[in-house]
Amino acid sequence: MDQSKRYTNLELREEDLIRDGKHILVAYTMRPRNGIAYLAAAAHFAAESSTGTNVDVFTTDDFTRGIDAIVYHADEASEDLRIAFPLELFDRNMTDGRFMLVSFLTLVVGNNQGMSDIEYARMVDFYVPERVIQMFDGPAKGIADFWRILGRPVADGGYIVGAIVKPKLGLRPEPFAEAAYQFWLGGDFIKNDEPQGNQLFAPIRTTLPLVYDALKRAEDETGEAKLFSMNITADDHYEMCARADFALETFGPDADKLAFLVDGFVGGPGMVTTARRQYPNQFLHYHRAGHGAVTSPKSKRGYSAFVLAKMSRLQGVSGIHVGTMGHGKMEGGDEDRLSAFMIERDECQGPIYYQKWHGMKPTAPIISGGMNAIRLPAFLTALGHGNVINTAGGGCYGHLDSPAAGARSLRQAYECWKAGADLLQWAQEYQELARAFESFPGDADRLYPGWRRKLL
Ligand code: RUB
Repeated sequence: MDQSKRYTNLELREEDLIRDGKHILVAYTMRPRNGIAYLAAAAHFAAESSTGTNVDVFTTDDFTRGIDAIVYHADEASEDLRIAFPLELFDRNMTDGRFMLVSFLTLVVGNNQGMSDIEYARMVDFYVPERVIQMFDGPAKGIADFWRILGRPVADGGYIVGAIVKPKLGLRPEPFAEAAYQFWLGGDFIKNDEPQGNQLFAPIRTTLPLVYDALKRAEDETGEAKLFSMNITADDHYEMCARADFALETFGPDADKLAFLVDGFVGGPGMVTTARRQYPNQFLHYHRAGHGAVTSPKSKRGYSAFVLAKMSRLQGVSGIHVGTMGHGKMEGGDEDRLSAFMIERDECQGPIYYQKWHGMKPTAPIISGGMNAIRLPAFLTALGHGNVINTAGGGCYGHLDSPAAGARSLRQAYECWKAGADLLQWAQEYQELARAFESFPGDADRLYPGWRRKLL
């Protein structure tokens, strides 16, 4: 059945829709199955994503038709499909009237991801009007809170040296806390890796007090504040809260130095929002492990990593991983830059839409995955600034001298980049940086051929 008369209106102008502020706009790359007309497929796609199905139903009335999602742009050649979703379509909280991300996802990448007349459809961007910005929680805490704790300016406070406790799994409580301590002697921020939780060989009740003790000892030793991001991920939100509550009690007077990490992609929006609402005084750290199953640039379905990052700011995440722009070990490229800019600025041009955030707090870009001091400067040049949290597990625990030396080598690489200096020359002055070349010789050979002559 061709529903294009009802669900398409190519006369609608995007700028008018944006000015009126009554729709969420979503852009897809969509291709129908062979033999299906583009506009008919697009109309069925919009119907299935809002008020319709594959046949007319006789319970539909004029009100229903007034809140149809409408295709307002459809270009078969470029596969560019754009749909306007009236705000009335979205499910709202009974308790406080607020928007919820699950409703957004259920409509815009719900049933439409499995339709038999659609070859593929991938969400590449979306636009939310000011009223919707007002009705999502947004972040409560951010990188500025960390800068303040670290004694830095709350604007442009600069690079936060971070790590992930490595090995990823298999450290008992004492070696785990010792690994954190050894990093903190040189760095600022350490996090649990995404699978670390309450394994039987390292129960939280035993491990966390030791981690807090390590933090205090490192603070005493260095005279600097230290930060810890604890994984509170769990299927059951009571379990998640039990972990978080135990951690708050353990950190006591230093609870402001404690972030909560959630595996937000596998755990889902309910987990993220529960953490955001239950613990508004904590930095909420979104680890996106698993997202590649949906966001990989190789995929033609789902949504992009940019969309994931943009959604996380609405949800109220304080910081989310945005990739390393291809400088680390994970998939990614120049497009990661746009994710970082969209979450940290008050207005930003996305791949399709220009989004204003109307003062919603920023979400910090967390740079992670295969980074070290040798790779860092080129990444920072590509990003254009260093106001990020960088967690480099291998880059610290793989440093030949110590995790603290790894952390110092990262900070030295950042200082070098800020000064606009040459890394090899800088390394002649700074021992930890020089040893990073020896620690990561493959990267050093690739990025700084001839380094051995100058440093060894
Ligand atoms: C980092 C690591 C993280 C990745 C996830 O370890 O494994 O889980 O950052 O990727 P290392 P992303 O620093 O030793 O490579 O940040 O892209 O989501």
